[in-house]
Amino acid sequence: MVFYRSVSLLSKLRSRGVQQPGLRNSVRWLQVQTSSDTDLHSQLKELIPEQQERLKKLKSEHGKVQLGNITIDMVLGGMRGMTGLLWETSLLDPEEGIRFRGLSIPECQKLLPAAKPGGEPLPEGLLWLLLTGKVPTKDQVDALSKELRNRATVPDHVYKTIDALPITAHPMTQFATGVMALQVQSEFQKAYEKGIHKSKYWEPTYEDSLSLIAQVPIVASYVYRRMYKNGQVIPVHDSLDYGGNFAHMLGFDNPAMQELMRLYVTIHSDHEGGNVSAHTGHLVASALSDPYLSFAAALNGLAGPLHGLANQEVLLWIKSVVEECGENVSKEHLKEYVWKTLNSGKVVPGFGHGVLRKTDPRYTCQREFALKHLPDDPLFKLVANLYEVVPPILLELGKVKNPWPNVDAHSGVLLNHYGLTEARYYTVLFGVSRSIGICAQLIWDRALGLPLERPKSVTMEWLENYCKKYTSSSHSRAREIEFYFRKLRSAVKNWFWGDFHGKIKRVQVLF
Ligand code: NMX
Ligand code: MLT
Repeated sequence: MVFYRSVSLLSKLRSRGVQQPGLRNSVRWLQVQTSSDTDLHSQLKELIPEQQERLKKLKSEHGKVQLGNITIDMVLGGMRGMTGLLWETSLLDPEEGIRFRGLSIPECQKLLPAAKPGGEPLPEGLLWLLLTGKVPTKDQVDALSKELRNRATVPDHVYKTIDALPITAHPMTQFATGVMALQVQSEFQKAYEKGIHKSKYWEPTYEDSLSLIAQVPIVASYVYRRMYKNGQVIPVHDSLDYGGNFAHMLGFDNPAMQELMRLYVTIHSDHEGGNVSAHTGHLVASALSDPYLSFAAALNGLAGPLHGLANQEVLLWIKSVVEECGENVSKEHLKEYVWKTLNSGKVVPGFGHGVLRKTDPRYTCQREFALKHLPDDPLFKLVANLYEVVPPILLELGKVKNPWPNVDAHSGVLLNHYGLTEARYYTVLFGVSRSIGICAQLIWDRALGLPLERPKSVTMEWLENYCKKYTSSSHSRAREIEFYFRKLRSAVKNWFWGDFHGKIKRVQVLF
């Protein structure tokens, strides 16, 4: 049955690939199904020259094509709606949600290899897809799992650096500090110091990125075990996949929790380039800072409550609802609680989005996971009720552009169900996942030779002066047209009457 569904989806995608040039260019999985090359590095090496040519052609043939107008609202409104970044690995549609190299989340769940038949996608498979634009075979994913396991060692000084922080420090502070400490190993930095040619930048970036992706679950689980399990660390399992291993090192060997972790890491990995963490990573890397420095910066952005920390905020908020109103809170009481939150000048965490204008498909797939594995969990039921209660209230406010739930509205109750109850830790899980998307794009940033990112900024005074000139000129546009018309009329007149006697004389000579 699963095989039949996959085959029919493959044939649907094949016809879409033929019909939609965009999809055909971004997903070339058909070539891959038969490829036996399990080495990701050599696959990338083959792909890079053709993508460099593609970028060169785009620039030389269409470099001056306009992508839209920038308004004052956009400048003052956090650059919302301004297209200004190249991000190859994923694209976000406001209505449909994220597509990883052209594939939606349900398509990834069907097409990417799983640990067991019909199971959740393996994050390594997604990494392969993000890097190559091709759906990998199970053999390719297994080889990548093995490579990541081989790279999964963390030097002692990293643990010591984390241990220097108070145990009460926020888990994201401990995690980002650990990532900074890993930086001393950077291959990119070493190669740069030795004077590497710019055409080769992508190679040490690739080395750093794969090592970083392999190391972050170890650093993250060290922080967890240090804070919540008396420092009893669990070493890497020598045969488990990336998601399964991460759950294992945290202390969860329940197969359902391992499946959840595979899904969790996959769906949190990438969300195009403009979100705070991805954009920060890309910006910092554009200065040729190595992947460790760039990813640590990204984590600091992720740690903000309007971005990644929202997953912590959601569970804490849900727990506060339960504390005040009980687990079986009625919808009427829930409405009152939501209004109370809003009236105290806070946001309802887990709802709204900077780009999305519909329910986040990452929310939907977590809801489906809950319906399958934990339909009777009381906190899941509360989350399901919030889905009905919150959007109409946010709409009533009249200013919220997207009243629907995002990824963070659901993740906490799933983790909580399997015993990962420490909400303050949740953003670290998001951070581990995001290493995959950010690092995949960083490799392409260097392979494509993308430049230093440096947009223009202006002051309020500059904007006011600009607007004054703009409005006064538009008010006087009619006078301007009249002015030019008069100028044209006098030019024609001058031409006609100017040197009138000379013209008469020339006519007389003719006759
Ligand atoms: N609760 C209350 N007010 C909200 C909410 C919300 N969930 N969402 C938006 N608003 C307000 C927002 O604060 C702003 O108010 P004001 O003009 O007074 O500053 C107004 O509605 C317009 O905001 P939008 O244009 O709809 O949203 P924006 O793009 O500025 O912000 C978020 C997007 C995600 C920051 C915002 O929706 C929010 O704060 N949500 C709650 C926090 C959250 O869930 N963040 C996680 C996002 C996903 N992630 O993982 O990163
Ligand atoms: C993300 O996953 O990064 C969030 O949904 C925020 C965003 O896309 O802006």
